[in-house]
Amino acid sequence: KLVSKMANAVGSSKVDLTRPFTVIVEGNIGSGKTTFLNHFNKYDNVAMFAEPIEMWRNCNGYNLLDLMYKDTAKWSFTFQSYVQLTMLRQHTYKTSHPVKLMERSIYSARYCFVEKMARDGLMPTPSVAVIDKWFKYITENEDVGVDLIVYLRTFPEVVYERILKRNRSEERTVPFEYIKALHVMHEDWLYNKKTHSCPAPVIVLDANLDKSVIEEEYEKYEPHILNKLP
Ligand code: DCP
Repeated sequence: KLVSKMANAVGSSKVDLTRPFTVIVEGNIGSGKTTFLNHFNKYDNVAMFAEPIEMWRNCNGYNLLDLMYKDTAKWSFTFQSYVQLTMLRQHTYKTSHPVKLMERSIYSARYCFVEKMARDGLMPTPSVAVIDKWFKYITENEDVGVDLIVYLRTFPEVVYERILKRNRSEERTVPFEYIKALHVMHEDWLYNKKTHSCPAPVIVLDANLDKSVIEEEYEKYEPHILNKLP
């Protein structure tokens, strides 16, 4: 259903409307972004854009996600360049739906992941400069605007456990230290608001809750997300 909805959203590109109310869902690896998107799949007025992870896993037959984890210093730039392209595509897909819900964004790619790689010296400064030139060009010339950010806030311990449990093959080598550091990147950007500017207001959800009760947390914020505040 998710796929067909996406296809509908993409297929309607001829309907040239102004940007829909655009919501991006952010949070650490394993914070439950996919579950969050699935919850909103039942609404016909929402166009869903799941993360293009399958594209990262197969770029002309190359699994860039896997290469990036296996040898980050060698492949970080290649991987993040492709992430930036796929995110640009998600942001600029036209849709006639009044609400657009996206898993992640070009912003978290730059402000959390590229930032972390740069700080660790795992992406050389000239490569960061190229990513930034593209980022600046895109944000100044393309409509990658956002109206609301949903931050799925978690404890690093909780998501680390989920990552171990789901056992995604590329993520087998991810150390707890990396998850803790990514947590800080998200916190400083979206919660403490001390590193990069937020492209939209932020709603913070407690995403530590178990799947069985998290739906209630989602429902609390539905009017915000569906742009139906009185
Ligand atoms: N990733 C990355 N750089 C980015 C975006 C993602 O290195 N700019 C990596 C981190 C993960 C994988 O891609 O290994 C997918 O990460 P996400 O956190 O975006 O997606 P999840 O599937 O973990 O989300 P969730 O579990 O919250 O549904």
